Amino acid sequence: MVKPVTANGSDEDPVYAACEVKPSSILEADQPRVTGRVLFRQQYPDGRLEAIFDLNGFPTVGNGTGRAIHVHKFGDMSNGCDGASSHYNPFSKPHPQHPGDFGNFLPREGKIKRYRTNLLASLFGPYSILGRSIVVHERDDDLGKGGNKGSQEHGNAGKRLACCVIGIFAQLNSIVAFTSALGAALLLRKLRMPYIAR
Ligand SMILES: [Cu+2]
Ligand SMILES: [Zn+2]
Repeated sequence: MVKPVTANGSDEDPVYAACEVKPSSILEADQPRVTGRVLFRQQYPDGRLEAIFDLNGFPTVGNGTGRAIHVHKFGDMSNGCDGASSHYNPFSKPHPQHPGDFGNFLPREGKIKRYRTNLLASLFGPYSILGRSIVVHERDDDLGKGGNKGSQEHGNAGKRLACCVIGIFAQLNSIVAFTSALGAALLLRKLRMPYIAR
């Protein structure tokens, strides 16, 4: 097994990954153009995986709908987000028991800013999500409760608005980015702002 090593060669430091979210290149003109970043941090070797979702471009008017976010199998963006294929499902489980089933995110004022921890996915080992993709969907994830085949496969979350490939991120940059984003997220949570409600 190939073990990722951090920038200074230590196996004690966290590993950071980032995914620069871009609109699908084959997206219809009437769909929102979502951009932003998902940052990951995980302490080697068996630490919990933390993530910060920082996305923009959702509609600011009307009733906001929840948007599903998942890890998909391939880091292939050559045909918009379609090359990402299905959900990353290394253990052949039904949805939403895939390691990258991050659930639903409700945008506020056109933005998603969310901190999540204890995620099932990992940046290490044979089931690492590095090199795979994140897809942001048009709709809510039905979390396997839709009563049809699609529900058990992908949660019927609709079109793929935006996607990105998860890559190893330079440590210094990510410490700064993660710390400031995390600080803001935790502050909002402390203040009981709905923004960060889980
Ligand atoms: Cu998906
Ligand atoms: Zn899934």
